[in-house]
Amino acid sequence: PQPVYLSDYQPPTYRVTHTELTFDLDPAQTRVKARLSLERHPDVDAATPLFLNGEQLTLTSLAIDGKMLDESTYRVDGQGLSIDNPPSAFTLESEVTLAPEANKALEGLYQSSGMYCTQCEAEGFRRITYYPDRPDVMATFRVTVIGDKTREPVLLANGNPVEQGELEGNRHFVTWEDPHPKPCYLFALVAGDLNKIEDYFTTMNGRKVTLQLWVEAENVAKTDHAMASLKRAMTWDEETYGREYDLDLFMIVAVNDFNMGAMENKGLNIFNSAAVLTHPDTATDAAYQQVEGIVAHEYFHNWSGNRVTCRDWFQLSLKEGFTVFRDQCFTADTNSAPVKRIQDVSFFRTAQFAEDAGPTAHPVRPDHYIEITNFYTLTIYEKGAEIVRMLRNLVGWEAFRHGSDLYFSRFDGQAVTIEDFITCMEEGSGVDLGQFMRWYEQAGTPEIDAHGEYDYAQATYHLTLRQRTPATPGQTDKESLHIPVRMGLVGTKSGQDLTLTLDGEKQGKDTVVHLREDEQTFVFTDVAEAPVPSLLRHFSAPVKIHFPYSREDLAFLLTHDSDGFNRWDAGQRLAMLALDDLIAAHRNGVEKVMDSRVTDAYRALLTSPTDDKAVLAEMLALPTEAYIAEQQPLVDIDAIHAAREFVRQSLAMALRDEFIAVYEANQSNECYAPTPEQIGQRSLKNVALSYLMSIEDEQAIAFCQTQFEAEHNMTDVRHALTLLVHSDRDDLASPALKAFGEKWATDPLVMDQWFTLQVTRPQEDALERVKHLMQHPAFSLKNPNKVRALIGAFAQNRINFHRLDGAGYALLADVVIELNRLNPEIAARLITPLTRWQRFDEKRQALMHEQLERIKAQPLSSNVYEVVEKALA
Ligand code: HT7
Ligand code: ZN
Repeated sequence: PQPVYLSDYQPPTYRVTHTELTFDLDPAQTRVKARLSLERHPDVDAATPLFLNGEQLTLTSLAIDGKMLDESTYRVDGQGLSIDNPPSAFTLESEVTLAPEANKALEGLYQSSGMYCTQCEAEGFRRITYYPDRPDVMATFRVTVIGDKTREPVLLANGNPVEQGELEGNRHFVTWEDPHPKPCYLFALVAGDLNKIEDYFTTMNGRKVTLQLWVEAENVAKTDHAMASLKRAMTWDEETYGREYDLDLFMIVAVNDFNMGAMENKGLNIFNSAAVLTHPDTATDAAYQQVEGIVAHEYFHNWSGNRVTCRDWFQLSLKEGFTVFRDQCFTADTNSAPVKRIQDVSFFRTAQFAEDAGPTAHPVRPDHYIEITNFYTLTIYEKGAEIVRMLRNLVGWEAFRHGSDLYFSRFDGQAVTIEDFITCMEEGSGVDLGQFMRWYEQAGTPEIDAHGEYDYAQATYHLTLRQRTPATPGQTDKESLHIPVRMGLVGTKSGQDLTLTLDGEKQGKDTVVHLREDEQTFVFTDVAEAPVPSLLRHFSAPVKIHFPYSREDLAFLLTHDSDGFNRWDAGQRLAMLALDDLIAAHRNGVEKVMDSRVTDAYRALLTSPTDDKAVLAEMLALPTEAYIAEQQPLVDIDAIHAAREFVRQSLAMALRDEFIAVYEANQSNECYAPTPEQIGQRSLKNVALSYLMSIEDEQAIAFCQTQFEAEHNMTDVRHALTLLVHSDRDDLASPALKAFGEKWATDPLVMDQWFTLQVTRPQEDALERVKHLMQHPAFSLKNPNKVRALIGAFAQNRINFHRLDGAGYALLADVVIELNRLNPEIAARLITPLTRWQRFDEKRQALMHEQLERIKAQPLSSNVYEVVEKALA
């Protein structure tokens, strides 16, 4: 497979102004008729052939302006259709057949639980009809869907229904019109036996919009939260960005087989059922929060992505980074802002930093790719969002909003670039963003070495910051970035933020220093007492910052920093220092000793009054094994696991009474609601229970059993069951697991949780359980949720996936090889843990390498090929 380069971009030679499609649905032979109004670009030579993408289609007829084409005037190959000498403006009519039932890649038109649905982003439309499948070709669409009245009573497509009727042979049709020009990746069709839940939203200009959720009959009771989330998102986008919805109808459909979370098709969002369905008995708090965030994210795309879209797929972060930033702010505004930031950063520093440090690292705007679906990454989404967040902070909210208004009005109905977005922000703010653009071009996580010096006599504090970005594949030399470092100086005597004077100017108690050079020193004057610097507050830039904090400094910041985010971060850093020692002790075979400063800090956290229980729960959570690994030069799987377990158990033993008190104080009989208060309370109670279960305390076991049996809500039930299954008390865990599995056997989303909690257990039999569960009737390799729940989850079970006999790696490779034939997109994503082989000891490196070579020796899809090739380069 050949890479595509950003530098080769050429505007389309022919544009489609209007598209008419007719689908005659059949599982084995769906017929698709397309009638395209095409125009040659005035600058393009008349001899330029028309090229239309098309894959896995059988062409049955082709005509221009009503005349069938002679076979000598066109050519079809595996990539598409070329037509010689078309007129400058014409109508192209084609007819193709395709087999939705055979489509297991879940791209294009496929069947999920018997219903028809589509996934066209990024390049799925070419599996539906011959078309210029690129986002800079935007057309209005009129779509007729014909289906069986019994099997497909519901026939949906984008826009508004304009016609419907009965046909012979128990068939019927509905015609839909979408007045907004759109690229074909936003096309959608759904047909099946679905139930409708309807509600309304009145827009800021008084227009009534009908909101519909379409689900299978058994899921009707699981839709309230998604509908309420959608209404909140619509209000928020009006109030925050002035964006109003632009059709009379907005639909969401839930499907069981879906490669990602959801898709923002114009007026007809299609969702993975896991990203939309909730019920207190079946979904956890985390799932509720995820649903709210994804519903909002897809809705926000209606402007950031649909009305203004991407010129080409290299600009993917233009819509994804901006939209993730928008959904993060929405969640922060509607729930607990500090918790949202802590959770996002904690995930980012673990997973995106790892991606940026591995063989698949790429810039937020990549300059080449083989398979675009491999680029729906944490870098494009999450680092892209961090860049937009920095921008917002750099120019200030008002100027940012001006820039955003300008962007939406200037480029409405167009397909544009990241430069277009940045130019609007420059015009909206008057700030030069020339150097800032490098964030989009350079891969790798920048690191800052920080050094501070307090001069008593002069009452000055010198802060020196030095930046470097490590080399990444294909990019060895890095230029210096503009890094905004938000900070404060916390006085060691007063315990308060000091008023800052920088370069003679008073700044308040919190300021941003702008690091633009490789190295800069910032001199603060009138610093009345020795401070501890609080750096990178709120994670003001997606970087690693190193400062030689002592444990006393960190314990001090943990209690005195006015910035809640940095208080949490100080706790994480303090725990990391203790963990580093314990990892070294484990490696050297030396007795492990718990650092009493960590125990004291946790005791203080547990016993001090708090009004934000969710933040306290986050503060009590130790860095995960994945995060600890990310901090090590060479990952020592066993030492990390042993050290973290040792800290967990030491804290549980030392603070047993405090944890029990917290657990008991946070019981509630309130009716379940996913409110920040209730979620905070449950999180805190369950963190305490986790610590207690780490020592298999009899009282904790009793708490777990009671919590499991009380069946108050899935958050508590799942947590208690997970703790039992992850303990050595198989006598208790087995019957509980069995009861749970039987109770929820017919609920696929609960069965996903049942699979995950079993294969993430630390005991040695985890791998055998995976193999056994792969034979379970509820498991299927064809369903991406099941693959993620069982195989993906097992690959996160570090101690077992990285077994020294290599059986974990071999199992993953077996699944990748099989999935490569069925669903290449999911297969390629699944390989990720193996691609990080260079981070491990020699033995594991060799074992992982061996499996990558085994995969490479197979006939591969371009998706898997690209990932494996990079991993072995
Ligand atoms: N924009 C959507 C991306 C997406 C996707 C991409 C590749 C293959 C399958 C996919 N399903 C959805 C989702 C989003 O970011 O909102
Ligand atoms: Zn998105």
